[in-house]
Amino acid sequence: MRYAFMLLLVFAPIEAQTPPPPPQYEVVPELPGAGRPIAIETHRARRASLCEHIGDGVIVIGSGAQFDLEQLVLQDRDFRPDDYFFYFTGLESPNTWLVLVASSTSPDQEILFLPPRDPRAEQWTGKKLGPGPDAVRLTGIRKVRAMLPDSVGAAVENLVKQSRGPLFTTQRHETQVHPLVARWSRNGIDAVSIIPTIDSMRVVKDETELAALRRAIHITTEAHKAAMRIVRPGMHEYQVEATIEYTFRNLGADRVGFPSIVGSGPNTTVLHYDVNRRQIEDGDLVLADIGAEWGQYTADVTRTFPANGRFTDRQKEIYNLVLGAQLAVIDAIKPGVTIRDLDVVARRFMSSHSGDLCGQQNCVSYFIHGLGHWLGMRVHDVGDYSMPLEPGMVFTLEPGIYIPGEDLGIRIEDDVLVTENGCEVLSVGAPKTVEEVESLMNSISSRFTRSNS
Ligand SMILES: [Mn+2]
Repeated sequence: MRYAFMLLLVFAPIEAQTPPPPPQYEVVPELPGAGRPIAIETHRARRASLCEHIGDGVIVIGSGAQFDLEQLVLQDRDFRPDDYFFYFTGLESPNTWLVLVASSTSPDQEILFLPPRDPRAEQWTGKKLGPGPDAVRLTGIRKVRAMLPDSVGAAVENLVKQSRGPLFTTQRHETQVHPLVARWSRNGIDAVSIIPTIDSMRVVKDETELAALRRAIHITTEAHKAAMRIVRPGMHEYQVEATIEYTFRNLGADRVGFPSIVGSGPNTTVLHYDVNRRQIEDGDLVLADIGAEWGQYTADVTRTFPANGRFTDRQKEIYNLVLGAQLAVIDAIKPGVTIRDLDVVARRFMSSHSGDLCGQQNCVSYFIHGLGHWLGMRVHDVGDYSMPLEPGMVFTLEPGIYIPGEDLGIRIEDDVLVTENGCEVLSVGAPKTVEEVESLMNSISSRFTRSNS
């Protein structure tokens, strides 16, 4: 036992260096949730920018209701505020409303409606931020009002009457009309959707958002390394999933950004497989498409690795074709191009390097999904795909080849940030080349991990 630890110490430097953990933050006990401090100036700037876009009008955004675990029996559902509300407040308070009054002729107004605190309810669902000086100080919003029955409904009606612009809400077409929106409509105020305007802002990430994304991605790449170290033939997919999600929580992730996809053998060819129950066999590939969520932002990183630690020649050939296509795209990323242009680059590379790898077919015919998607508070984040790239945009690149007849599915997915001259791959922490993956899987510490599990 003691010798094993000594070996670990001696051989540890051979492995790829782990990037340093992101900086810690000071807990703010008055805030709900994890008590994370709000970047007041960043959120103020976002609200000002939205009002500027609008010119004149009243914007209403709610945080959403807290689920009742006893009524709804949802598994492990903590309160996650509405993305639009969080974007403009950074606040994790249920049943809370933000009202912005944009005016082209006088200063804009910001009003936060917070439910009054209820000590008895808080014993069940945790401490909340109530109206008062703490709320003003911690959110940077100067007007904080108590959210009482009808207070938002009536206040908004008055504000709209005084405004030269319309009422804007985040009501989505596909969801049930919110009672407040229905009430305003009955009273002759028809709301206009503010969603397209906010989405065009959300697609370019600011430093506060990038810090959260970097942390979520760091946690996710660590989870990939843990999965590669622990996997072996005979294990079940859920055991690899457990290692991944253990790592998420162990490193402080709030939750998964989406259900973890851990497919082995034939399941590597099922794009959104998340049953994760199969027993892994010798010679199988394992495909893990996973993302930790931290501070409302999610990562989305996929790695495909051999269960026994060594790719077969056949697996290696297809793997390198997928990797080549991804690297060709990374070289082509710069401001001005579109994700659609990059999709063409990936397919061209695959098509011209396919040779006889896929028999009579060109391998590109097995690349059956899009190249990537915007990434942020949603794993498939908001944003228009015809937009030319700009610095600050973040998206995923995930070429893949899936050959069901051979139980051979390979996807390699990274998260990239567009910069002034090209891009930064945010998920470099996860081993990617055949050599990097095999080297980690066969390192002394990996063998030690597997022999002890
Ligand atoms: Mn993805």
